[in-house]
Amino acid sequence: LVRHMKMGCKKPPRESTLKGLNPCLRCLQPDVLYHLGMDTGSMNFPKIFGDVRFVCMGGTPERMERFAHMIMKELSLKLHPATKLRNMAEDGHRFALYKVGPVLCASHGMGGPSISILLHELLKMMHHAKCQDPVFIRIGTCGGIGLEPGTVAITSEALDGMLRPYHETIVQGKVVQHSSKLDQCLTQELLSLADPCEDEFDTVVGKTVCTNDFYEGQTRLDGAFCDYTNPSKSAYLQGLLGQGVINFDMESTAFAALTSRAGVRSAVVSITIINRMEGDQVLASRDRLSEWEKRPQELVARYIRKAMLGQ
Ligand code: R2B
Repeated sequence: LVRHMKMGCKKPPRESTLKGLNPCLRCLQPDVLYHLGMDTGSMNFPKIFGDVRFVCMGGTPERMERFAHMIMKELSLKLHPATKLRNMAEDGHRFALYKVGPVLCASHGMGGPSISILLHELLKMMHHAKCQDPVFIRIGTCGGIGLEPGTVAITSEALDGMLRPYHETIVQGKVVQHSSKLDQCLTQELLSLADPCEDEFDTVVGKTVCTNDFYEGQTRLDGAFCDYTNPSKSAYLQGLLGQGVINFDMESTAFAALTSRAGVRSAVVSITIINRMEGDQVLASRDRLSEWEKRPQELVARYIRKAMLGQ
């Protein structure tokens, strides 16, 4: 600090608030964020991304582009009529990334491996850009358990398929577990923004079981393979319900583990597109699905608007 003041700088250069990141990052010049098609040598990360405060992630590029437009409207940010929102990760050919003021909107694909690649690179981006206290929110789709389809489900705890609060990976041939804790204050704050009188949908909080597969992993009877029975499926789902589980997804444990390792506050808000107590196939029409997808987005938009504009 003294050296900077002597040199006439007003403020010392700030670092990002992320914790526990790889110390070798400082030696990577440049650091290539391969799947985002970006590198720290050819882009000024602090200038381009330094103002990011919210990182919102969801499965598909189209959904996240629609969310970026919603945020633009919510925050009354205008683009020149001739300009379009640009996918900043286009060169990586893997994910979509849109930036609307302090909000990053990224698609993460399906499953833990896909979202963890994206998270490694977004967390490194936050670090290089010297971002301050960014909040990460997954805005997803999910299979509800005992919930009316179209319900917004906020995750209290992300559990793996054995109902353990961990994200398990294999590192150098050894099983490694990282706690999949989510920020409970953020969860409650998001819940408080639901309006049971005005909203056309219910918003509930409960545990999420994160699986490595959509079919057998979530006890569906309609996969290419099925070695269990309808009664055993019902008993399994009833058992989950009895333990406070409200939905299945495929990303929450990886998302929770990677964000909490970096000391980043995070939450998972999903729309249930089916009630798994009643069936396995997603039968809702495309129109209905796109109407539903706006619900968790709206809740998150309220949170961002409140944080940014105090309203
Ligand atoms: C919800 O939807 C996808 C599977 O259809 C997966 O990404 C998930 O968690």
